[in-house]
Amino acid sequence: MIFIGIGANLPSERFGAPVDTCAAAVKALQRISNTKVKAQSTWFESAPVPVSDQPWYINGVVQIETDLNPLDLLQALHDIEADFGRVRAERNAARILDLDLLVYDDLHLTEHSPRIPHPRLQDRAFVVLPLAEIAPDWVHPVTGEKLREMAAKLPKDQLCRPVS
Ligand code: PH2
Ligand code: MG
Ligand code: MG
Repeated sequence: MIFIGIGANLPSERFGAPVDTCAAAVKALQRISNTKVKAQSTWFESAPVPVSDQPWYINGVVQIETDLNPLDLLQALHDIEADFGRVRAERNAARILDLDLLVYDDLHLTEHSPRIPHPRLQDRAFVVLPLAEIAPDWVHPVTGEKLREMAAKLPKDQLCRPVS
């Protein structure tokens, strides 16, 4: 399975509130050539990790099928971020849109970007909770853990809840 993480915590002139940007991003993913969105989580609101005074994020994940290899897929994600007006600033800076390649089948890349599976996937409630919604029985190719198990082990101090 291929999973993409979606996040936003700044409004955009073109799309409005972060949740609307995220919804537009799903449509943009559907428009990547030879790519289909197969499943989509609900949207979550989550406090910034690490804790900061940035606005809260909207986060969600999608499962896709694609003919693109990981590098071409990553380029397509970066192209969408740029098209949506993302300005690359320092690490963890607030952003209009963030699209992360979280998982690409059983691929395990550790040497350089993109590192797959995303190395902090299992530590982040805003990734694990939406993933557990769409694929609770998916097994992490490196740790062998199911998403439902990762969800049960999350640190309790990360604020992350479905958008009401
Ligand atoms: N993304 C980050 C850093 N921190 N925190 C939350 N809650 N959601 C995110 O998507 C997020 C973050 C870097 O990409
Ligand atoms: Mg990210
Ligand atoms: Mg990113």
